[in-house]
Amino acid sequence: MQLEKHQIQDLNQDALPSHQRKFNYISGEVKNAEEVVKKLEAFNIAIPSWALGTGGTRFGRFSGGGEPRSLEEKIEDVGLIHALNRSSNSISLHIPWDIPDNAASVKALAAQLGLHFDAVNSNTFQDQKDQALSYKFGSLHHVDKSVRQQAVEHNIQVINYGVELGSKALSVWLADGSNFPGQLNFRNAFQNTLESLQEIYTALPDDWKVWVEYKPYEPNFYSTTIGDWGQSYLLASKLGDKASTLVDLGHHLPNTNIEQIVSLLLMEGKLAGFHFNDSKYGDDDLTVGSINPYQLFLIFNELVEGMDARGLDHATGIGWMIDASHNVKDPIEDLLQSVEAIKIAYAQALLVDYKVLKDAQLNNDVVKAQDILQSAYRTDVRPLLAEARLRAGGVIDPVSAFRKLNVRGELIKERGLKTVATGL
Ligand SMILES: [Mn+2]
Repeated sequence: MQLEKHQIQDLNQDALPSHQRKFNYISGEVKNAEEVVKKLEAFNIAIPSWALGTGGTRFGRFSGGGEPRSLEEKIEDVGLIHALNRSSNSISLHIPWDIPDNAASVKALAAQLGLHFDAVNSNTFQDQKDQALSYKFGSLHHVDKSVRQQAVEHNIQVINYGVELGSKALSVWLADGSNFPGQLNFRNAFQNTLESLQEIYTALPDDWKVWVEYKPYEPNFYSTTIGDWGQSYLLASKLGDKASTLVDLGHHLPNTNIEQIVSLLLMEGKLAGFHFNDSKYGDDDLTVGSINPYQLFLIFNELVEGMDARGLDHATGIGWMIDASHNVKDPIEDLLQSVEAIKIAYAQALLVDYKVLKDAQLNNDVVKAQDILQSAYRTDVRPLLAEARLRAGGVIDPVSAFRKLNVRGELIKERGLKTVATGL
């Protein structure tokens, strides 16, 4: 299914008077409204191929209808999201859940929908059918060299798939760790991981990056070999300039000050990018901004200030991707909400006057500093997002458009009610 231009225009026609009123109001209130709209237009967030089906838990999975049955259908779904919000112009593939058997045709389909391929993700956290050696006790950190070698070769294969699609980064998340004290020698596990990553690093094309993701626990519950940003940063530093640290918001213990981590990684030029999601307790992978939108704003506050300080382009300076998946919402509606939440936080951060904030900091005016941040956070920037979408050819209100156009109903007609997306 593809959306026609006139469908989008008809919907916008109805919503236009109300939007215009709100946009005029905020344009009068916010002095850099025009600049914010332009930056929002340029800002895109990659959609992961595994988020287009209803996610499960370890207890069960309740698939919705009309889920994508193939990589091509997943690309079509991202095309639908992008047609509505004009902010999701790339897809991040997970290998082997989504192997591009025919790269040329997959690439052509994506291009036709205005999409390109973001980072490719390897998977050594589960065993695949016909796999020679098991990852039960880890992959890149494994005590057995031949298991490490198999995992290295898989990562190189993922790079090769990515090259065919025009990706520019490999993202590595390892489940490697231990469940019980004494199970592992921490130094050996780290050294093995480093050596394996060095082999993968050597296979990177010149214009590629490797993003090293960390996570404190789960599926291992005593130690994780890349457990926090320090361990990831250590690996990335030893690997070289093409390696950096990927921050997944759910991969922190409760109440971690993620914005401070982000600030320092940016300072060191080692922030690869983000996997956005939200959580209450652990790696809950909930819709971005659904639990703690203020934290998301504080992260963007550090990002905008830190990226400006390093002269980085906000849209392209680091990687922006959603990594969320759960089991009660329509996956497309969920992703539309996530993209919206990310852009709201970004727009709010763009309202912060960093010169005034710096003055407040230098004068230890704590009250003023808090007030500057919270004034930005409490501004309803949604009309700025809607205006950016409108100018880019998208819809004023994506979720309501998705419903009014009965997109899910059409997808069920095309694909059937009992479909289960491949992957998670
Ligand atoms: Mn992630």
